[in-house]
Amino acid sequence: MDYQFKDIEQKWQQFWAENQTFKADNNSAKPKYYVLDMFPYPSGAGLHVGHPLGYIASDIFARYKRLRGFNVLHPMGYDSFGLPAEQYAIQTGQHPAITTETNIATYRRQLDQIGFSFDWSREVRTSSPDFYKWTQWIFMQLFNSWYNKSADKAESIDKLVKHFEQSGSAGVNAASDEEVLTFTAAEWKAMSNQAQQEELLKYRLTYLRESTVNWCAALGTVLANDEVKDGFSERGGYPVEQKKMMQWSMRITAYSERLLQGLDTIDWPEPLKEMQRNWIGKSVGASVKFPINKNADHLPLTTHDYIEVFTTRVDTIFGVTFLVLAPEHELVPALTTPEQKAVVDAYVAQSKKKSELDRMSDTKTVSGAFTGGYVINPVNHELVPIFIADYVLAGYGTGAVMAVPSGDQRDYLFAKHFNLPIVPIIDIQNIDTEADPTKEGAYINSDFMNGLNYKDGTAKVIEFLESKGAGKAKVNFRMRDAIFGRQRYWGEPVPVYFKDNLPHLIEEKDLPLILPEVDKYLPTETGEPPLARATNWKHADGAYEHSTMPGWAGSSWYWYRYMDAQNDKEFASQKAIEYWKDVDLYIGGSEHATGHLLYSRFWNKFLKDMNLVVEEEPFKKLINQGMIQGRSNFVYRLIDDGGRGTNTFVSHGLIKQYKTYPLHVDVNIVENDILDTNKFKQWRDDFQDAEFILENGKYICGVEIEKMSKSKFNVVNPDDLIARYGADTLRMYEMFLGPLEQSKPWNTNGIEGVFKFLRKFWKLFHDEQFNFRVSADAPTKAELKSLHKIIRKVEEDIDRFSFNTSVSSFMIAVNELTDLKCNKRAILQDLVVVLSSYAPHICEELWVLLGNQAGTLSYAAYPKFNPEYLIEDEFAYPISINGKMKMNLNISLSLDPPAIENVVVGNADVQKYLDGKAPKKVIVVKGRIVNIVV
Ligand code: ANZ
Repeated sequence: MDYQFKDIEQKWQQFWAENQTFKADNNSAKPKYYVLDMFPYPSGAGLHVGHPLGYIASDIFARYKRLRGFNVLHPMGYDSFGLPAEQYAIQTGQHPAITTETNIATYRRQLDQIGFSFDWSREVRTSSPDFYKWTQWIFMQLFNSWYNKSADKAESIDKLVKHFEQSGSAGVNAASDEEVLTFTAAEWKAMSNQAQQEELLKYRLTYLRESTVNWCAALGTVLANDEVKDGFSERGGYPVEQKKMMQWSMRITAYSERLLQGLDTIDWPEPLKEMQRNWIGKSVGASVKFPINKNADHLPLTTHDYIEVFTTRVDTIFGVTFLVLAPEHELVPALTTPEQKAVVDAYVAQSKKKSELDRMSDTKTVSGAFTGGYVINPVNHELVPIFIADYVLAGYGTGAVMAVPSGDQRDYLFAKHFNLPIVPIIDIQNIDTEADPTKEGAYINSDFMNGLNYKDGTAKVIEFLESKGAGKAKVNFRMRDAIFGRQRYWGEPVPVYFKDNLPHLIEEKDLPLILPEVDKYLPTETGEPPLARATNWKHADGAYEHSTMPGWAGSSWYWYRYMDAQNDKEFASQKAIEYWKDVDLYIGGSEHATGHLLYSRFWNKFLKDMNLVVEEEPFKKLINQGMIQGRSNFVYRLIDDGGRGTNTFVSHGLIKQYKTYPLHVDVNIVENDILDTNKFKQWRDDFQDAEFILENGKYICGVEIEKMSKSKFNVVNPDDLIARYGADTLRMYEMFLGPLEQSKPWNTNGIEGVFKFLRKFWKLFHDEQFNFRVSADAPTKAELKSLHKIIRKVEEDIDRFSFNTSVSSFMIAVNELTDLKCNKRAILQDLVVVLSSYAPHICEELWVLLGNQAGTLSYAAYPKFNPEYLIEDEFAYPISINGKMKMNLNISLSLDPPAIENVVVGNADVQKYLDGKAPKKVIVVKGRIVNIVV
């Protein structure tokens, strides 16, 4: 039979499902290998050809690892809480659970058609209560923990309470809020429970605190920094403003250093690591205290004695000519003199309107205001005026900078604008005071001179400041704690209720806290989140938390659930975790660089601290697949003399001769850039009477590469391609498009070639009438060479994740074997195994036809490469007679010229050409040519 891909693919997909072929065992003597895909959000649009790219690559890898004797865990699930289902619910009233269920069904059908080797018995859905029960449980563990910097790990909050009871706050070295109290054990015990709980919130790894958030009014919710682009929501493009709100946060900053160090231990793309490093933003510097000048002229209304700044260039402290505070800095009102109050108030009001991002990116406009107050430079005792300006961010460092106009560009512009002095900074690292004693003179009156050598620079300045109690070395991180609350419906409820205005965890036995029904998926009239609408949804002791968890909660630990997905006692059993440990290969999009991939590393480290998991890093190797871009097609509408669009369309090659404008046309009614004009007329009502100006009888469309999107009509649906060519062709074609990591345009034009290749492969096993026919004959050297070339090539390619190069090598191998008319079992059976990771259905079918009745080849052994077959031991010598090439003759390369001459002259075919004449001369060039002169 000819290659009947439809029947074959259906048959094997059914076989795999019925036999649970890819079910992984948690108890195996084989080495483990965990291949993970970033699980999809099941959107209403279903999969387009770009989505499966990474899944196909990981599936090839998973199948290959099985052939190599690994116990492979290759699961799939759904990241099924999220905004689109909720927005659809707002528009239509349909419960997001229903929308989600329908979308998942579509995804499942589409995924099944592609022939993935997923272990579906382990499917997870973040929106299902038996999954989010454990997301809530992990939240509870975080709430019950604090970060002990001395032990460099998270510990139970009970341990902290014990410490407070025994020794008060002394000796506690915690990652905490800034404004923690200092108290003795007696004072702690004397505190009310309320006061104690409030204090503990400043230490918990998840905590409630008033924070500035990205508030998107149109979406009715808070967004994470990585969900905001240029002041607009990434989804929907609505304006986002800064607003203060009580919010759940995650103390990810406790893990900054470990998150940074861990990057050196994992095999991830360097640019991705670099993005995480920048996001974490470690700065090594110093914090310096500038005493506030309090004198008769101006006695600021503050009990604070100094302003603390963070600087990475403490060595420039001699060049400080003013201090700048963020307009929000808490000391601003107290420091401002009555004369300056109006200007300062106006400036503070003005800067409130700008987002942090605007403030950082605007490097040109110089603005600010003088407070009227002064500080004293701790090294040379000079008076330094205090300004406010919005280029200083409240949330970074201490919200105050020592300004050095000769060292920093923004400080320089500011000094110019306000006419402030610019004192050259001395390069104290390199100053040579012996050669130029006048330099020393400039600082002769400062304490700093006492016993200090300028050359020692930064370290010495810090040492000096420390000795005076005026500063210390400080490491600062740019990363902020992660806001964890969302004012949305379709997310995990936070397992917390409020009593006396304090958050309390619900009891573990009451998990999961089920998402309640509501009458509408909108905030209440008073601006409360949708959960506030739920009636009869109350804890016995108080109201539940009304915000839900963010999209990244479930995805921050889901890979552990796959290890033991049905467990209802634990998020996964210790045994399962000890066996699978971590993800060996993770494939997914680079858009998750600082969101999901940072949060999951954070939760993993926390779970490790709790001894719940065994590895410090969750994903050993990570690959980002490139984006598949759309290949848009265009038609060109003719414009009439009045400038109006007509219903006539001009073929692309002729548009220079007319006035036209381009319109996207559905790529599914275009083939090889030629428009199907009949389908075009049916495509949209207004095109019914369309007319065409053709070239060579055809309408040729224009082409452009763009993002794949519905609005550009360039979405290619894998279902259509599978119906036409089959899943094996689609799998190979997606790989054939180019290197996995590269972004590349989709172009269906080449798919035919891959389909023809698979047919040709099928034909190797069949005679002219398509009867299955293989021979038991021993293979020739040439056949073995073709086979072993591809065995080695695929092995090497897969090991370095170069899937596209294998596809072309398969084509070469099949062409070679076709030319050799090879139908030998000894060759073809191995070839089937080698190709099976890429094109599993056709290979399974041929495997059975070859007589392997037991069923699947998924656990066969990958053929062993034998280098001997690749040694070139013969050469096809061109034989020429009197300078004319007559024929080729295979002669062993081990022979020397006299022996070669013997073989050639003695050959029967050569004799025929010589026609009985004796050669006058035979010239042999070893390994090149033989020339006979007669
Ligand atoms: C004096 C100085 C002299 C500085 C000089 C730089 C160059 P990174 O590396 O990003 O940590 N800075 C400190 N806190 C700030 C804030 N809240 N908003 C805006 N700028 C702030 O940058 C640290 C440097 O950025 C610090 O070092 C400080 O300026 C400024 F020649 O102090 B520097």
